[in-house]
Amino acid sequence: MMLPRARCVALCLFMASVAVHAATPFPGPSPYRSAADSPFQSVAGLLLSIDTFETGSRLPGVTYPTAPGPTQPTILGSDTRTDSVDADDGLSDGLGRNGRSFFSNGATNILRFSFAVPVTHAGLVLTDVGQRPPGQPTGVSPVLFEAFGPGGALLGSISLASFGDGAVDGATAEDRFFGVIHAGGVSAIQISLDSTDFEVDHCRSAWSRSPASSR
Ligand SMILES: [Ca+2]
Ligand SMILES: [Ca+2]
Ligand SMILES: [Ca+2]
Repeated sequence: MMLPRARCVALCLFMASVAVHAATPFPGPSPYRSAADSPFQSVAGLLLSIDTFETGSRLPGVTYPTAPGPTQPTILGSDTRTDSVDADDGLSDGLGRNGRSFFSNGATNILRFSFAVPVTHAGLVLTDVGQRPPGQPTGVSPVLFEAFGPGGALLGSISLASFGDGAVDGATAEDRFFGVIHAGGVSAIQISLDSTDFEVDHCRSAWSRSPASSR
């Protein structure tokens, strides 16, 4: 995380409550330390795709998040405040600071990933939140994860009253996967926080060779 440096006094406030608003399966939020923690990883018959942000190459067919102003979301490199998925730096040590993540960069409180060809499974990992609006605690935030079908129809959502460990040092115990499974197609996923200072990682998508089996 780039912006804040202070550690919040209130630790371990994440996930005070979870609400899923969908008839469609929305796996998560679930702990996530490596790609093996994805609920999609063990599903038979899936063509899996993942962007860990560890290389300069982005996934074809994915439109990455943008912001309305001149400042844009960006990829963070290795830094004491970077919060990648833990195993991306080659060491499952509870820290993601030596990996790379995708950062809202003070530009937007919404990160949206869109798929040119609708997928059957999609998800991402929320890894950190830092500064909040004046008067709000640093390092914790409510979260809304939403998914959209072909044509942009809302498929459903997961909401958390509070996510975050109150720290901005790249620790990974708080990291959570949010996903959606929809045989009829997912055209976009997005995550919204009460902050423009947060990181995500492991944008995941998958296609089922047998759509009916993905339900
Ligand atoms: Ca690590
Ligand atoms: Ca990463
Ligand atoms: Ca974290």
